[in-house]
Amino acid sequence: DLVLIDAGCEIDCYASDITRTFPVSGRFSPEQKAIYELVLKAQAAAFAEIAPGKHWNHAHEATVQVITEGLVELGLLEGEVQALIDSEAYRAFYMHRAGHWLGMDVHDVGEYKVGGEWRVLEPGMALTVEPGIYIGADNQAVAKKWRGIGVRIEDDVVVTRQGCEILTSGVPRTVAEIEALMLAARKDAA
Ligand SMILES: [Mn+2]
Repeated sequence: DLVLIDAGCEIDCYASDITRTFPVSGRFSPEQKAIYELVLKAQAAAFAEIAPGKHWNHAHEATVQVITEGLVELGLLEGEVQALIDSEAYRAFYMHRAGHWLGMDVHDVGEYKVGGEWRVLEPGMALTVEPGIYIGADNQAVAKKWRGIGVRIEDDVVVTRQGCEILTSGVPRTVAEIEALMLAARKDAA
């Protein structure tokens, strides 16, 4: 099984919000790894869309594009990618947005749209980036090997003049980093 922990700490009145997903066994199964790598790829695509001048929804749109393409490649969705995006077919697996404002509260105050348009990012704004894929244990529409897998990866970023800085980059995130951490933890326990 996978364990998903969504947690944060608060220091000097500022909040954080991090999610990591890791395998109980210490090693991802091939299917868990495929889903994990896809979520990670979606998150990387979102980071690339966070910069001054980009608007709030660009990062979310990037995650939707990558996740939908990946779900088709893995055989979890069937059809043409753009049509699946237009019909929101991806929402069967990715039903939330890519992030939220972060600051003095975990879900901080702040508008996401201004005058009906997505808000444009500015240096100093802090937000979370947290794509996920969740396959119901009872999802009869997909092959049995995929059922029950859920992955979310959440990091905190601040918009810089050039792009964004990942504030939580010190927390292991890749498959290799997480499997190495699990192995080290097991050795420590032994
Ligand atoms: Mn969050």
